[in-house]
Amino acid sequence: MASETHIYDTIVVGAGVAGICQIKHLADNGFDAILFEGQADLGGTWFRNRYPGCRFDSESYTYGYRFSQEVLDEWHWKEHFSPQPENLKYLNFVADKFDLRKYMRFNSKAESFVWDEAKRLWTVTLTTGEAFTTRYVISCLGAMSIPTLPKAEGIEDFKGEWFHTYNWPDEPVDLTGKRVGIIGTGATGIQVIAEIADKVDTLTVFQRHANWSMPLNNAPISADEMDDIRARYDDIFEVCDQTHGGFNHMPDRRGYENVSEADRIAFWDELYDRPGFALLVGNFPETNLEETANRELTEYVEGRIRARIDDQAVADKLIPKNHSFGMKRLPLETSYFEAYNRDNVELIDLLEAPIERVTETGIKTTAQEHELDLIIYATGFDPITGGLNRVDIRGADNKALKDKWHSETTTYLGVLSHGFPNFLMVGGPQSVSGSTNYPPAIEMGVDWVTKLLVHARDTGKTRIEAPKEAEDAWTKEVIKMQDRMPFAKIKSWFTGYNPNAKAEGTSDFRYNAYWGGAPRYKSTLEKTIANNFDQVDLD
Ligand code: NA7
Repeated sequence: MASETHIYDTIVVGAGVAGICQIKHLADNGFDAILFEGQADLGGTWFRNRYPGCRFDSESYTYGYRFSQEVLDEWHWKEHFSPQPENLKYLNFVADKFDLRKYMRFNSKAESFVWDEAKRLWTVTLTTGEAFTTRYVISCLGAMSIPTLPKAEGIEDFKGEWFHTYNWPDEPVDLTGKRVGIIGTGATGIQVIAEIADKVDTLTVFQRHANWSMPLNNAPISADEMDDIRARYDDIFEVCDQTHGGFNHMPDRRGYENVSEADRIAFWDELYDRPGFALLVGNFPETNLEETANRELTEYVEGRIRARIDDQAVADKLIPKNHSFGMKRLPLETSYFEAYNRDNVELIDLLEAPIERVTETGIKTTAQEHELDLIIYATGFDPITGGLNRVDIRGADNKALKDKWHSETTTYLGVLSHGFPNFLMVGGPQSVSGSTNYPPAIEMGVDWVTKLLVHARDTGKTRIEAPKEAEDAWTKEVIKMQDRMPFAKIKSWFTGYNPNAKAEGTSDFRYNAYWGGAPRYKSTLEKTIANNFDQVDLD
């Protein structure tokens, strides 16, 4: 296969929220850059996840990019929690407004990045066999881009239609009259179940562990309301920038103990009806951090859920037993619990009767066989490092990044990794992309990466590497911040766990995200920029 002889300054891989933002900043700063995307078009997560009910659960106006005042002025978010088709339109609007498609090549899946120390260049090879040479590679591969299926026998034997939610078909799927089975009740499963329960003949939900969930309280945004939001953008961002997770809900600092129980309940009633993550992050911080407060809030939420479910035996199954409120990624829902009041919806508890195998006609648990026409796998992703591990990334001495990270993920600020010169990650492991509102985290990463490349260019440097000591110090900080979190011992993708993707002989717990919060992360990045990246080896 022919290969280009041209040497790029930068190759970006991935045209999702991160890649679009990164290529714009590279173009603005005069870098000769190209972007490769494996999918047929841009959008990443919002290109792929086309399942019914897919939408933000960050407020839309906190999810959009901040880098362009024009975009902020021109874009009208139609709902407080915008749905996938609209989010994809938004990303296309941004790309087209700045004419970014001309830098992008689609259906161009990266297979390997190989570092040549003598030339200080990377070779990026695509699955087509084409190879390209570049000074820098920037990975924008996404935190949730590798869907995982259960390790169950017979998945391929099923004669009906089946797919992972990430690969929901582009053409509309006719659910009418179908007996549908869905496996998984995480953030995705909860969105799908609520949306399709009244559109199918029967819906059989295969649940292993139940999740806490609370109302999204979505609503449309009129033109007048959008004008008001535009006028308040600065204030909204100021709130987001002060909060740990980057959401526009200020915690209540009156002190949990200083408020009477009756007033706490009245406050929680109010938060339960507010949009978004209010009950989780607009609450007393003690409810996340201290056992007594967390227990009381958990009991409160249990009461709210039970009140919405007719059959308390079903409610028993929907109340999580292995974690308390807020200790895993909290899904937000619209009429999710009410779905179980419908005659056509059945909840199967896989802890009582695990899946034995998928058959030609359905799913067989140890208790019975369920005949199905369609199976939906809402079974999650190989989180955060999954996309990077699927590319053969060879740094100094031909060492593979996947091998380096086999037992422990280590990075410098979640952007660089020692032994992999001129390789940068936006939305990478150990940044705040996996632990806070995604796009503001992305913009922090893009800003840092772009400034580092400009600094290298301005100072005549052609080789960038994180020293081992700097990486060790950052990894230590990442471990410290995760271990102090109350959820540190709960298995979920927050703690890097997915049994469907876990490598043999590795720990159940990984340090894949930085849990020190968006403000602390941002100020760390800003300090390193102010110090001219003095902790990075530049040559
Ligand atoms: P999650 O949050 O990882 O949820 C996956 C769900 O699938 C969860 O309920 C799992 O149950 C279930 N699961 C996974 N494997 C199996 C097997 N083998 N058998 C039965 N059930 C299984 O993924 P989502 O897509 O919902 O959300 C991912 C993130 O993407 C989300 O947080 C957003 O930030 C975007 P388990 O709890 O492991 O028992």
